[in-house]
Amino acid sequence: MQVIHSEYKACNASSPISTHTTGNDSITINTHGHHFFVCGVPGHCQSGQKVDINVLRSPSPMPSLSAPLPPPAAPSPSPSAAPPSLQLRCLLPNLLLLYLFITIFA
Ligand SMILES: [Cu+2]
Repeated sequence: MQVIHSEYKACNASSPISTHTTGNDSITINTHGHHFFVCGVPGHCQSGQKVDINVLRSPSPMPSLSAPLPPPAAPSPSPSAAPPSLQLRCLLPNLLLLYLFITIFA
């Protein structure tokens, strides 16, 4: 879920800006600045399932071209009979967001 900064710091998910619960949510960010997301499952945010995405106003004026990014290592979930655990469903979007975060700053 998306929260404001103070609630991101406090891991307070009681009044989120938006909530995403499928485990496969896609979030489009159209504004620059910080966007804070935390996991709403009790204890998960405290365990580090939180991400701060800072969208820069414009590309940094680096004169040299950086190497192309490798394709994201996205192992698809194995089609096992066991239903996905809450933690896994929660972790996946966070990893995606972390990748987004890394991509923005790479
Ligand atoms: Cu979680």
